[in-house]
Amino acid sequence: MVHQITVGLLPTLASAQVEKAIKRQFRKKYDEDDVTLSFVPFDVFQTSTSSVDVFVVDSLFLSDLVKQNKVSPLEGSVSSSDFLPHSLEAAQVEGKTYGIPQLVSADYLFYYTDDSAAHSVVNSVKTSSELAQQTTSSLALFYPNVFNSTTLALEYAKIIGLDKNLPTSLDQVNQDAVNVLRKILNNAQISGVNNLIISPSGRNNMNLLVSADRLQNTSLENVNVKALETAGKRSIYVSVAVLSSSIAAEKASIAKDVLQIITSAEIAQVFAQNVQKEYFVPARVSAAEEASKQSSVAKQVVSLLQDASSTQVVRLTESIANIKTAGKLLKQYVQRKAVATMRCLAGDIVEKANSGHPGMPIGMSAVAYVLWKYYINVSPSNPHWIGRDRFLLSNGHGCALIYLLLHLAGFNLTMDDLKSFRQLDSKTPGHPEFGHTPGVDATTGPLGQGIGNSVGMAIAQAHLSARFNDVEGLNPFDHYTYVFHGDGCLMEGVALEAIAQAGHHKLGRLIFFYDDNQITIDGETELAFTEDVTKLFEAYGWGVQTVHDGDSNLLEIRNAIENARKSSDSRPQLIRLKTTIGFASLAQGTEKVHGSPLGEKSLVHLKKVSGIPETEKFYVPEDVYAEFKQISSRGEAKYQKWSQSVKQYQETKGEKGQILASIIEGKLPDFASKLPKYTVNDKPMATRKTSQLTLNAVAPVVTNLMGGSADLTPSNLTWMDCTKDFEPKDRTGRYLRFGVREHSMVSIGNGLALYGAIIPFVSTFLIFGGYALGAIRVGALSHLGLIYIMTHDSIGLGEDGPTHQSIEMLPLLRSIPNLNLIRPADGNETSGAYKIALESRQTPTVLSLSRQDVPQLPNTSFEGVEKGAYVIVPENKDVKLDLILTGSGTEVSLCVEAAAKLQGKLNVRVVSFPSWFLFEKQSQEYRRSVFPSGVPVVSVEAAHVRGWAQYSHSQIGMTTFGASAPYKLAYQKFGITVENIINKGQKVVEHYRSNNLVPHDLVAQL
Ligand SMILES: Cc1ncc(C[n+]2csc(CCOP(=O)(O)OP(=O)(O)O)c2C)c(N)n1
Ligand SMILES: [Mg+2]
Repeated sequence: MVHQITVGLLPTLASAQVEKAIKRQFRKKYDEDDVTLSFVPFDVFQTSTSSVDVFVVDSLFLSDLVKQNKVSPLEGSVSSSDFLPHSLEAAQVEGKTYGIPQLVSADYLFYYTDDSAAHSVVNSVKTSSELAQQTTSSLALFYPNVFNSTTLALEYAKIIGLDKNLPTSLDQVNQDAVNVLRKILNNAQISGVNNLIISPSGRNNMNLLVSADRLQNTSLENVNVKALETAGKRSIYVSVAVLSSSIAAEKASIAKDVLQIITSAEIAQVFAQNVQKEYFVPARVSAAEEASKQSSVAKQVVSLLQDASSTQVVRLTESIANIKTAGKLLKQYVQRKAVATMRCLAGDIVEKANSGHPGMPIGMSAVAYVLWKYYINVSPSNPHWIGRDRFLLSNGHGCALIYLLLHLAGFNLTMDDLKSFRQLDSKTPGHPEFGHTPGVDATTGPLGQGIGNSVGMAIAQAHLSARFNDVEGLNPFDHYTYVFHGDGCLMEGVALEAIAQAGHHKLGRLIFFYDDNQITIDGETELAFTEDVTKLFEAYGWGVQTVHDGDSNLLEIRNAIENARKSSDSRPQLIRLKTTIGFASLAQGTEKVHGSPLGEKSLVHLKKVSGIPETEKFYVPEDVYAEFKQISSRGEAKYQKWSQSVKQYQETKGEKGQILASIIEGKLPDFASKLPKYTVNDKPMATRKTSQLTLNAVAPVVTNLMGGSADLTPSNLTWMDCTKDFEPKDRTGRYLRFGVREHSMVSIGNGLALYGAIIPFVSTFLIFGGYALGAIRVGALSHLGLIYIMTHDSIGLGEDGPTHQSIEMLPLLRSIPNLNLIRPADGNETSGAYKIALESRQTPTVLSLSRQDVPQLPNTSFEGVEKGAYVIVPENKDVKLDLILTGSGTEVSLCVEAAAKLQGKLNVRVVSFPSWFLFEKQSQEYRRSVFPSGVPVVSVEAAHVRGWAQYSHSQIGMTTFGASAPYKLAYQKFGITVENIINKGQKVVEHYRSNNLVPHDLVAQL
């Protein structure tokens, strides 16, 4: 006779592989001609038990099924080699065995207020199911850590290896379970502990309660471990294979064999690899509401339950590829709705823009939450407060994160601003821009720059703190610099250079959060980034900690931050967070979520599994706003206190107090009167030398002038006699030894400028500025008043040859918007250039300076430099102007000499042209007065001629690389000589005259 046995598998357990494996086992005993097996997904909430013969059910529901007469007791003994004797309890109701337990364990968390009431409830129930329903005002069961069989099997598989060694003894199970559960429960929450926690154990499922009193003064970790040790002694097995009560008698013995197959270790292993996961959170709304009055954690559970209306079992079912994700989510959801909100908000922001990077903000939401909620000190109403903690997103592509943080923390960034992410003129551009969005501390996006900036900020903090921390209890610079960065930043040279300097300087107030998600745009970091980051940082003198679950272990994150802050007096700190990019979205953990919107399906999935209403967009519940309120209240209070301290400092410290006030306000002292002035009778000097004199004239009065050179101090002439080196043992020095690290020097210089109370300068040979272009342009874009002292600015450096001779840097730098390149011609122009550079706090200034001597020229002036270009040798006003010679820096003196020699032949004017940037800011009238219409202009500059056609009709300059030779010979070789200027000048004038042509107008009409 042919029997047909229908097997109901939990939807989460049903898969083709599982069915195949069960069938394979079954065929060992039964012939297909006699018995056929068919499978249906079985859901105790939806499927009728009469339609199946055998099914798997969570033991929580077993007693209800017995009451409803839906399952049959198993007659006789049950045997299975893999069956764990003590787990039988979960399959029993009132002494009768109804099924065979699978390898499964569960743990419970209780909220309770009254020991004896709780005890009596616990003693009155017999099964976990009953217990789940027994919620009173003094006892509520929260069930956030349910393992289904597969979870456990998976965990076991991980612990013991997927082989035959499934646990066979109670002790072994206990130990494994304790280990697994300990790991998970320890992650459970950060706060709201006292009235939480207890585990079922003992005869009546539970015989031990830990009172709230006993929990006091005990760290959460210890409490959880204690509870777990108890819990592990008698784990509850929740997944049970049972017989339907409607099964026909003659099929019963075959069905029992099926039960045993389903519960065998072989099948458990297949399950482990092939299931979808499912989670239950049973609890009653009413009890939870009661509990929520006293527990913030319970409060969050209530909101979860409310979303599920009056159901007693909140059910999260999703085909989640990674079981860990679900576990982490559930845990975190119960604890921290805020993090879930942040993740979904990030997803929405990018989705609406239809552009952007969701992976990083979603992956870093947990750490961002912990850092901002508990630590960061910022004042939303005073975003530029100098005493605030700095927060940099060096992985600036993830800027949806900083925007939503600023919004939630109460900065002037509205929900509408979040909705206009990446749109024209919005406050939320595609990468964070300093000065554009309140609360953004640095322009980031070009990877590695934020890291460099942060080192500059930490130097500023360390220096100012060393100088102004001299009144007990008042330290206006007592804050941290926090940096988020990803894999990408750590591959950038600029970052490694800066990290080396941070370690060297022992910048203990600098804390990095590394988004160690092992993914970049191309795919896994395995492709190109396999160095041992921990060892790397340690070698650079950093302290390193690893957070193993950066996705959801808020406690682990918090502990790491605590440690980092504590140990931060000596070494900068790296917190390496193992995270999942795009956590809980469909393509989590892959490069697919790095840089494009999740897509509707994935976003809905993220919301569903995060417990955020899936139809809502830009959803921020009131309690999440409330959660973030703490940031602004803490920050505003700190700001007030800080203001008081600064006031008090000023009052007690006289002149030093005044200095503090001025540097905080960004006021410059009177330095202009100190600037050296020259006459034509003064000796010729290289402009790097006049720079040195100027620097040393102003440095004693401009006490927040701070900077140095990339190992070229004796050549750049940047040493300041009035100060000393900034070094770990004495941070009051203002001279920075950057080492041979040009790129990070500029990035650090930008950081010093971003910090706000420092006027920074950096220095190297002009040509090596090319190494730092990435940082130079970000500085200009960010409106940072960094001063570049760039010497050896042309072939005039001579013998070092073409490798060191800048040809291209002048045109290159002139093409960067908001960058003021000044190439002074002599001492007066150098002083004038310094005046502009020091006053220019929103625009970087590059001082292009010579190695070779130049004479002090007639009529050079500060005012002239301020105009950008001006007449230093006027023509004879009585006759028609024939020719203008113009140029910058060292070549101006050649023009002056040529003009003198042309006297009597041509009526010539010489225009010194130190700054295109400043000239272009002048009125058209002024510009026309310098370059009148119809007069031919010849320009002379020992750099590439590119661009000069805008201001001259004929150019003398470079079009090739230079040459290694004494500088005068190099100038001769390339025709940058007085003779050539005379020659060319005459030719140009002759060309226009003889052809009866009018030179084109150089000053734009429109
Ligand atoms: C200097 C620089 N080079 C390249 C890029 C383009 N880019 C943006 S993000 C990224 C990969 C970053 O990887 P990671 O930091 O690990 O970020 P995740 O994918 O983890 O968010 C690249 C190459 C850039 N922004 N800056
Ligand atoms: Mg990455």
